[in-house]
Amino acid sequence: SEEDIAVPVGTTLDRFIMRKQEAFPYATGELSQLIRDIALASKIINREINRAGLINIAGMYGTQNIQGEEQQKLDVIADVRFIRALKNGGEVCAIISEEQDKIIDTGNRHGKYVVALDPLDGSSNIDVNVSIGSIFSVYRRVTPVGTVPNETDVLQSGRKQVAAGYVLYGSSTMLVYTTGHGVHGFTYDASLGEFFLSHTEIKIPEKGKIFSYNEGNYDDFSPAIQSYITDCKTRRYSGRYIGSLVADFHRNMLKGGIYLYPPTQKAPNGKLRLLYECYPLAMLIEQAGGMATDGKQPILDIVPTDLHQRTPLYIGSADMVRTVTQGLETEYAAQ
Ligand code: P6P
Repeated sequence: SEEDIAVPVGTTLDRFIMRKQEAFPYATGELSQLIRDIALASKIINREINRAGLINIAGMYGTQNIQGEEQQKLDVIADVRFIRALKNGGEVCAIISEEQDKIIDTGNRHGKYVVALDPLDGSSNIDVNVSIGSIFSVYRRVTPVGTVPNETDVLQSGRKQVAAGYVLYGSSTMLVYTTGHGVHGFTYDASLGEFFLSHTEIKIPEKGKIFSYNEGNYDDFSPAIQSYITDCKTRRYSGRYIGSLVADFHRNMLKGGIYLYPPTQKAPNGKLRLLYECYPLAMLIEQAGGMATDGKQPILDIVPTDLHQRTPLYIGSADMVRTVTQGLETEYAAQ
């Protein structure tokens, strides 16, 4: 099986995909090609992100190109780049993106897959040079190959995901993804234009000492959440909140910890989106040995009804998420 094929750190993403695909003799390579298409888009977006701050002042140094283009919003650029890469790659028949109200028909009638995408999450962080991320989720389409795709292709349970991952544009740029056989991390070398395997079989520590939430919302939280947070403070855990979901998630996955976005007055159903933020991160965290819940059920068991529906999210080290869940269960039972 896939787990049996050991691939050494330092292998390129391409070779990793090829080696892992050998474990599936009947694999036709479409999902592999889809992952490559996502990696291509992330390389282009990485370059745009790194240039972003300079475009508006490039003219001063005579480096502006002839178009003298105005800096477009980076989340729009990211959306365009992912859609173009997936459209050209041919494997994807439809996309739902945080940036688009309706699903996008790529025209690839024979594409077997659909993608749910947050092209650039945390865009409020871009202008202040904080790490940002792209999040993606992949499903097999449910409509027949060759027909026009529709919402049923993307409104599938989180348990139906065939792949999930994110790109973190941080001090280094990383692609982290799973196809259901463990979580693997690749670090980008821009000078070579290659992703190199840097983290194999990522597993989140069972227990953690980091808690991530927006302190400013504390007064909106239910007593169970407030007492959980107080307990973290009593134990002198570290409060770490970057305000960029992918950055907080990635740190917690490597070091152990919990990220909480409970219901608030402003966001009574939570702020984060189910299809292209919570489902993919929930698949990753379960593959890494952690847990993700909305407070009542595992995120992956939520039945989706709307393309952009939100959900509360508690995600990270199993021991920490279990503790929060138990506190909430007691609270619900007492209501
Ligand atoms: P708040 C960014 O806008 C985002 O979607 C996540 O990346 C981040 O974790 C969260 O919202 C921050 O939200 O309400 O704490 O500013």
